[in-house]
Amino acid sequence: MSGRQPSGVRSIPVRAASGLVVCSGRLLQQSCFIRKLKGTKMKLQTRFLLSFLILVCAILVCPSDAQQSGRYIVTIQAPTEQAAEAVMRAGGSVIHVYDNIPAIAIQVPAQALAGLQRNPLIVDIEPDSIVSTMAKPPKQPPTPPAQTLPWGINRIDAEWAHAKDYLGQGAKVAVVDTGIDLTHPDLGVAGGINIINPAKSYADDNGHGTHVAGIIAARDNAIGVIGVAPAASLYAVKVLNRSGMGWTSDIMAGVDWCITEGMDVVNMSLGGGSYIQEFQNLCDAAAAAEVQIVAAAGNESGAVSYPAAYANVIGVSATDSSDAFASFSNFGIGVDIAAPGVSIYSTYKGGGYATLSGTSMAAPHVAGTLALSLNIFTTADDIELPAIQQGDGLVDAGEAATGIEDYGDDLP
Ligand SMILES: [Ca+2]
Ligand SMILES: [Ca+2]
Ligand SMILES: [Ca+2]
Repeated sequence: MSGRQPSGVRSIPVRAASGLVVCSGRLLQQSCFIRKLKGTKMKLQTRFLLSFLILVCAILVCPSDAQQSGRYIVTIQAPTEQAAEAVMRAGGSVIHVYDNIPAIAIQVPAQALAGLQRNPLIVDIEPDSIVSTMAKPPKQPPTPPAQTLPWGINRIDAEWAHAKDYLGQGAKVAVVDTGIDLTHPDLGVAGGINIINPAKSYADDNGHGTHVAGIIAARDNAIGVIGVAPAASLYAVKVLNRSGMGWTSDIMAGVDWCITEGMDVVNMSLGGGSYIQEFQNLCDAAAAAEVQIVAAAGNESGAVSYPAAYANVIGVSATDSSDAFASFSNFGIGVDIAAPGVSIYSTYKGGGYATLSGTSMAAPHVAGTLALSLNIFTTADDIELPAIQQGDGLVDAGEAATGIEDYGDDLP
């Protein structure tokens, strides 16, 4: 993971569920500057003029000022409004107010942190962390051909499920990622949100989210590929920037949106950072709301990353077309199931197609099978890997739909 900061660093106005509108960071800086002016012997008129000039300057200097403060995820005592006021009094700003857990994401100057930790309204403060996608870079985007059945879709026998009319009709699947190509001829996007810049579209400026979306629900038509659940409704939740990087607090805001909007399945082909209690709480809230969350185990050949390792998140490792464990795949506690993740052909940004490898590609095979309303665990194939690598086994949409156990064969 590179040390590059995501573009969504600056503070943005947030509207809470209660209707509370939290001030943006730049407005706070304005009041801060005005406070500094108090006590000077300037004439009132001059002071007013200066306030105006400083307001304009404050907006321009916002990014550099933001670099000196940190982002945190904070569990609060209700009501949200009072906790938000405490943060703002400390010179900070509120980035997100979560609907489904008593928590907020904030940005505060480092020196204000100790004071906030003593505030009885604040239960817990965790540092925010950087999260990234879980795919290897693409080799070369091939030109779109006639529709083919990608090996991964064939291996999990999704085509058997399709023949039994398990197509994902009515299932709402959120791709929490870099966005989705909104005009791709092989995809249909039902809705979404851009968390990192709510004023902008949730179109994919990276390619990763579009690739994941195609594995889940590429349309059954004449072109390109077919997804696991070709009739499912796709929702693009853009939490990662053009470089595939993002903040945990933004990803949490995306999951929060998924719960509030009644998604059935949430795919997170991303991970990193460390355990954050608030993110675990949010995943618990999702489970209580019957939102199924699937996440990629990670590509470091090491321990399972977060969010895949959280309880109530289905962690997915990757296998290749010979059912061998992918050399890059993470393994250990947190792997619940395995799925194809090496040389996976799917949709890509710009209306194209690409072949990618990663646990990012494995997770959507599982998310798609869940979108078919099928039980993934009791039917998973034992491919004779250790449990720390395969979990319950390789996901098997075919057996789940037909009751027939027949590893990866053509239609019976
Ligand atoms: Ca097959
Ligand atoms: Ca297609
Ligand atoms: Ca099976």
